[in-house]
Amino acid sequence: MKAFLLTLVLLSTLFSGAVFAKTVEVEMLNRSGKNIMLFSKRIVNINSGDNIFWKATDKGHNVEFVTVPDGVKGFKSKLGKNANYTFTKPGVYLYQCTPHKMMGMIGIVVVDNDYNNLDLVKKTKVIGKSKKILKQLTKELK
Ligand SMILES: [Cu+2]
Repeated sequence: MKAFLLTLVLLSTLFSGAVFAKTVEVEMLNRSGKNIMLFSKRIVNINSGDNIFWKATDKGHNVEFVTVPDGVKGFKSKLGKNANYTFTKPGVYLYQCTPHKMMGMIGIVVVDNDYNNLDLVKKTKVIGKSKKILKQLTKELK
């Protein structure tokens, strides 16, 4: 009985952790209104432990980290496939779609409202239309 209760306590602890972590869905799109080649949510605010699910609604897109908090490893998903990533380190993450990085297909994730590396994100050399979009997005932060 004791062992059973202990298991129950352990299980409920595990599940409560799972309940608090959330998943945000971001679609990879060829078009939305007047905009072409974009992530459906360009800025996402989450907590560490949360997850982003990038849905390959349209094909030919991916997710590639560009500027990330210290100690975060690179991430690059397969073209045309759904992608999934659990964010564990606080800070600002700038990512792009590799084929459309010139067309402004970038996105930002802020984890735990931590902006310690925002300057590095602002200084990131992006190309083409992404220059304008990056300026707009970093203005919208905070
Ligand atoms: Cu793309």
